[in-house]
Amino acid sequence: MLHSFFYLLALGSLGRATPLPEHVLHRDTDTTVSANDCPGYTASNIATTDSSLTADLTLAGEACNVYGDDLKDLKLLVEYQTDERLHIKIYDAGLQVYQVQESVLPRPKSKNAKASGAALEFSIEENPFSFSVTRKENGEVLFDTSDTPLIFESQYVRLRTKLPDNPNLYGLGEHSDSFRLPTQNYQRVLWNAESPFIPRNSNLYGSHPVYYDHRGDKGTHGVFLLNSNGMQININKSDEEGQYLEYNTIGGVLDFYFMAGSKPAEVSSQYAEVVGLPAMYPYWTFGFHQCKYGYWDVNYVAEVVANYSTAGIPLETMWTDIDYMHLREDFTTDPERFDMHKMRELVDTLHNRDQHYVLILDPGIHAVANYSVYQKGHEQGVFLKAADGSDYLGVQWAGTVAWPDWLNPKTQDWWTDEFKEAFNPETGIDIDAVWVDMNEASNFCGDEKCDPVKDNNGNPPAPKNPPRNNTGRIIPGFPADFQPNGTPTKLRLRGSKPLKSRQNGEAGGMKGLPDRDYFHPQYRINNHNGALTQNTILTNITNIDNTRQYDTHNLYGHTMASMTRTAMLARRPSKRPFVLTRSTFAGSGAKVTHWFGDNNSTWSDYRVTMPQMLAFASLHQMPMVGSDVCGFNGVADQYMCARWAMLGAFQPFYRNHADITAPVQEFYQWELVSEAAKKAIDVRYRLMDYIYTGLYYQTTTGVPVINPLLFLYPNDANTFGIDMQYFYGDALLISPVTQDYSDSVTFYLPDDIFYDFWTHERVDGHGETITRQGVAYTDIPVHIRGGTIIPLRSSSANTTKALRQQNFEILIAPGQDGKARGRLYLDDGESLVQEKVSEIEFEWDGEKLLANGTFDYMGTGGESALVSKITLLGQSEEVQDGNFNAEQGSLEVRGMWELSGGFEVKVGA
Ligand code: MIG
Repeated sequence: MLHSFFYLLALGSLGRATPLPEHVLHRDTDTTVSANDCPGYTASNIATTDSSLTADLTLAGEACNVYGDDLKDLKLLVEYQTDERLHIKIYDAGLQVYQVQESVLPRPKSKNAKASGAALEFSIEENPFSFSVTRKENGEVLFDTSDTPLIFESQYVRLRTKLPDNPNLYGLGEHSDSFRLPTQNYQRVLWNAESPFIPRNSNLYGSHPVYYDHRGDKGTHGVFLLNSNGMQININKSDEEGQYLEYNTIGGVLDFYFMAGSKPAEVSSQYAEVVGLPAMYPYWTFGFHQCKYGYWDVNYVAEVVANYSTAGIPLETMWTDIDYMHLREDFTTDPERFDMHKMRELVDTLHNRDQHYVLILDPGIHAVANYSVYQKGHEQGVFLKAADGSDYLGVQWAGTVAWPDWLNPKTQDWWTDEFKEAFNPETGIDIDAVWVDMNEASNFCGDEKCDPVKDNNGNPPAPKNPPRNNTGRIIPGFPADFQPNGTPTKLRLRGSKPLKSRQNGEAGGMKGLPDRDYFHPQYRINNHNGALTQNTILTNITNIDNTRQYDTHNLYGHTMASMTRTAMLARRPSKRPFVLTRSTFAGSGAKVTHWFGDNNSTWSDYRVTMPQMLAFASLHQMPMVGSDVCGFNGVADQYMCARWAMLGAFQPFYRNHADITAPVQEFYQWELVSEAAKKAIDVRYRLMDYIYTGLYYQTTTGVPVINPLLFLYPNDANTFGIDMQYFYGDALLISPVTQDYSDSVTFYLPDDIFYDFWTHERVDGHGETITRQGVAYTDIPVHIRGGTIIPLRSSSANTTKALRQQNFEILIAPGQDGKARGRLYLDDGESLVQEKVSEIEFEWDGEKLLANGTFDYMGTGGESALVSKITLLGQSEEVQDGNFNAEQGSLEVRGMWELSGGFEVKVGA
């Protein structure tokens, strides 16, 4: 059943609607209106201060009304917020047009930098109005809107910038395309949607309207458009129009943040200043996770945990999908298959073994009278409302569902209370993290004609994919004579007609213009589901604050995930929450983590995990991300799964997960994959403090923990398009085999010193590719970049807790100048507020290793803060102190050194 459901969706995405011709819309039989005939605006009343500029923008001629009604009066605000950040906002004078709520994305404070000292320069043309942004230092024009008139209509906003030919552009996620974006005939659609098989060239689950433009030694800058409306960004180059990037949104304002860089990682940090630094996560969440949709009872779940132990593959965290729920209702357990007593036993057992447990939740709340979660929510008024004030309904796994309004502060209290009750350590299921799914939102009710209360036979819709119809077990009463536990309430589907215009107040309120076509705006973004409302919450639905889903759709997942984080925090106030969400928006990284959704068990989707991870971690400030390892849909074979097990170990979030219709794919299912996974987990765990340190610095400075090659070699044009290799942290270059069933890989080594991570052998890079043959399925090429120092645990362990009891080793990889640097951050791994931490800086000056910094975290409960060995790479002759390893060219010195204060170790002669 489910399979065919997905299949239909997938086919739907293949047959997606053809977009309207780019500039021309036939409004009726006689007239053809072209967007390029629109009059544009004239700027007047320009007022400037040291750090700002304001102006009025007035429609410069007769309205063209190409996809709605032109707004006559706009305002321009330009602020030099910092020396590196320029804020440019174009908005309606009446302040009616929707702007993203401050509560959803708190705006960065302007530091009122002086225009004269800023890295960027804003210039205005008054008539017709256009603007440009220039990098002052070298006169590079970064953004220039003068080629086409600005269009600002009730349901369509267009702004185009010209660009140099074939620019290096990155970002505008979520997508499954190359990391460096195509520059011709390319469209990025941002409209969050259920996206089985993560289709290419499509909108996916999340929206991150920021791009990075890298111009080599002329610098890198970023452009963030703070707008949550559905949009389509066209990137193209043609003889007539040159090279350009064009924003087409169906609402909202033009709220731009330009980040000057000028290095790529600096743009990333500056973006974090706008949307928030990412949150820090518990140490244990870097452990290996196992999940599958279709672990049909608590015994099966326990069995998988046991199988991992038997196979000797460390399993840190076990997950359970919607299988556990009673009739797919949130906060319930299936009394027969996931009996509460047994569930508590399972969780206790896991915790006693220092393992962890995670459950899933969906936003759709089964709208039936005797389901207390629904009842309470209904009484507290937390659900989205139809026009008549009843709960607006849709269909999700449980059947007819109501949708929490995550913009309603009361929703937080209700959601938190449910968490506290269901996940109470004394009486419920003591989860360690939580997973929120389907929050784009994904609605099985197709469109405004769908009736969420009755199916074709007039019955309430049954839960989709009912428990265990594929196991052969007899499930009493299911699904043949299934009765929802309670009769559907008398709530009605809201009408499909737009509401009458609401009272926005004269002063606007930025809640959205009234009287728009909420379902079928004339400008059609190329949503892979078709119409805006297809399989989601109807876009005319009003939120508690009088904004509309039309404007806030792309925020639904983000706001759900944020409230979920708060709920987790309420349960365990002193621990860092971990929430995994499918749908995201700009700024989600400040609160939650993300996996790339329902990919496919194919080599292609194995490869695409790299550009996806790079985009989220290095551009969108969501470092804790990863794919469903070995793929979600379809059949994983051992060769692909072995490669994926290795690659996944070098991505921040590492979870094997598969669909209910997919065959089992736990690592222990195959000899080969077990071997690959053991090796991968072994090295991942030994490197855990290194990557944890990297994450910590991203959460405090915004400098990414995962680096595309161009972030570390911004002047090497060969790196600009590389996305099948990347740096895990800033020291380890990962170059996996990428071709199907191949054992060779051709990878790039920049002009620098490298060392093979496995053999320690020095490998000089010459800015050329190298081909490596005979790469076993249990192997992955990894190189250490010269100039770095890596802290490792001396051996791995079964759990991250045991890992923390292992001593450290220090690996020094001298660079071209013979020197190296590295860092180690230590804390207790889980407290939200840390009392004692160590921030240790290692430096190799060519003769000795120096450890400096703060040394306050000494470990608790048997944890080690000792260094047992120092290894210096790249040595060519035997020297007096230490053990020389001729084959590796390394020199080893054994300790102990205590990480309790600064120290100095001489290595070599
Ligand atoms: O579309 O809860 O992406 O990870 O296993 C099915 C069942 C709903 C989609 C998620 C997937 C999860 C599945 N869910």
